Amino acid sequence: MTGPTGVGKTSLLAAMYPHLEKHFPGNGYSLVPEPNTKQLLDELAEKLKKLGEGGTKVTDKQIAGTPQAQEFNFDLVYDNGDTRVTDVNLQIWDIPGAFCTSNNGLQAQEYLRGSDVSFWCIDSVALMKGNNEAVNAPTTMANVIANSKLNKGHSVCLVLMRSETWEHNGKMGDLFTQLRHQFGSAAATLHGNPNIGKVYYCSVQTTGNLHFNSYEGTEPVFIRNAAGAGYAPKHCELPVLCAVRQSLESVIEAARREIKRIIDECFPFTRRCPLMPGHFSYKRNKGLAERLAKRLAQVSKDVERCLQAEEKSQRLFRW
Ligand SMILES: Nc1nc2c(ncn2[C@@H]2O[C@H](COP(=O)(O)OP(=O)(O)OP(=O)(O)O)[C@@H](O)[C@H]2O)c(=O)[nH]1
Ligand SMILES: [Mg+2]
Repeated sequence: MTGPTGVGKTSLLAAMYPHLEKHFPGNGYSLVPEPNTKQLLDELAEKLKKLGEGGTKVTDKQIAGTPQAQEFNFDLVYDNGDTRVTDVNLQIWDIPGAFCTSNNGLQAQEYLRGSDVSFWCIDSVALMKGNNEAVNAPTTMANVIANSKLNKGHSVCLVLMRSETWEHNGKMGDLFTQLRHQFGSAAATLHGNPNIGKVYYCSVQTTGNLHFNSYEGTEPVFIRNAAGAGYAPKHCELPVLCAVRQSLESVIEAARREIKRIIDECFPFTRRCPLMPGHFSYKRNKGLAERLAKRLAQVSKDVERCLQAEEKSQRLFRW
């Protein structure tokens, strides 16, 4: 999770959490949070819900600033009734915004190193109200991400936060136009890193009913939807799809490398002749790696289909 202080990294993670499970569809897969992760995310999700409920005036921000880097761990478990195995571990790091903006972002880069996906949270109010440079620091952020040692194919997903006001007023087009305009050179910087593959952008609503009212000094003030619709998060599955897609691609690639390694490390004669010592374990190990790659490729295809549908309906965009 990346972005300067207060742009919504922790809120986004809390809002994505209920969707993480859903977007590993069928095929005997489930995404299981580790107990500590579950406890922390349940608490955060509860706070987000509280933020979206109550009277018109927002008096409590609920989600506090993140004081130190915090990891969240999930196991992607495959269970077909006979076998139960963990095929993939998903680890998400939530970091304080200052890690990105202080000290040339060196602390953020520690967490970005070796990662497959990053979410770059952007405050829509600042973007639309002339505070983009000060709050969202697009150039600094792009440099921090682009100068990190990312895994090959790393996906970046720019996520517009606090955007309810524009969706509610039917002005999402304006919001995306501003994003493309004010983050154009940042996107070019990202594409300058050969390890960065896909760059997506989308907008999510973590509570769905907070509207920008005014600035009190540099602080934006929000009011709740007077219609009393309550907590109604929207589009939070979009960044999840990007994450899942890239994670699966990385693991499938690793599984393919593993198959190649198993083949390369086995003598040709052992590979071919069932009577040779080592032939049985060669067959078994290769079979396991192949089954894993095949299983994950199927899930990956399903996720890819969902992503393409979202791109077509213009909820998710590619840069
Ligand atoms: N308007 C609006 N505000 C929200 C929404 N969701 C969260 N917030 C507010 O945004 C504030 C900042 O969000 P955080 O998630 O703490 O931001 P962060 O990027 O994690 O900040 P640091 O951890 O300090 O770097 C929170 O205090 C929430 O009250 C939303 O849907 N709409
Ligand atoms: Mg935070």
